[in-house]
Amino acid sequence: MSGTCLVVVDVQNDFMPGGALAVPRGDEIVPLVNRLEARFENVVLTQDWHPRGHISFASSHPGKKPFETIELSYGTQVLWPDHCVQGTAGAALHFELNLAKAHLVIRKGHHAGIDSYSAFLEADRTTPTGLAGYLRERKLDKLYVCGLATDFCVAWTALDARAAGFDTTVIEDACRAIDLDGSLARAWQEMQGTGVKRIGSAELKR
Ligand code: VGL
Ligand code: ZN
Repeated sequence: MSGTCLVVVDVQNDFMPGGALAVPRGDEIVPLVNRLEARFENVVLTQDWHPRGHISFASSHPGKKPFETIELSYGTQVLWPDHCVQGTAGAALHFELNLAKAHLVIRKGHHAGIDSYSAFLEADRTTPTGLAGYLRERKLDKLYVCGLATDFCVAWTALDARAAGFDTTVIEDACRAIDLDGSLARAWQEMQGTGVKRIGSAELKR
């Protein structure tokens, strides 16, 4: 339906069980995401796409371990295992993901010194990815968001979508979370507090 777009966040090998930054049961969403994609005319994907030595990698900060945090000029940064390095198999989209309607793939996190969970704005909160402009130009103002991980890239994408004025809904069962120290509950609280809608795929009436 025109006006509506499915945003599929970071369904990439490194976020699958066995991957460098595995999201528990992340692989389970792939068949559901494919069924959802079949019901939308417009689909945009995101792909976490870091250069080697990216600032979000613990390995870039001597003495630091994955899942610790550091303070950067733009705020607190969680440090991750090296993941989604440009051109590697881990950065590739899951091979079963249906890409027939993937009109646009937004690659994010490609600046060496800035992370980007959100598909709209990088972690400095000022560098835009261009997605808002694309969606506005195509008059797609109602967004359904799914993918990995609920509490990081999905949540930041949904929050920024809402802040940019898009009608935004997260399809909960088409997402899986990392859940680091309560991050999942906090993410839902924040999303629901700003008017992001939360539904199950069964409620999707389209
Ligand atoms: C993600 C942590 C680091 C995500 C990406 O896709 O949620 N999380 N990079
Ligand atoms: Zn990343």
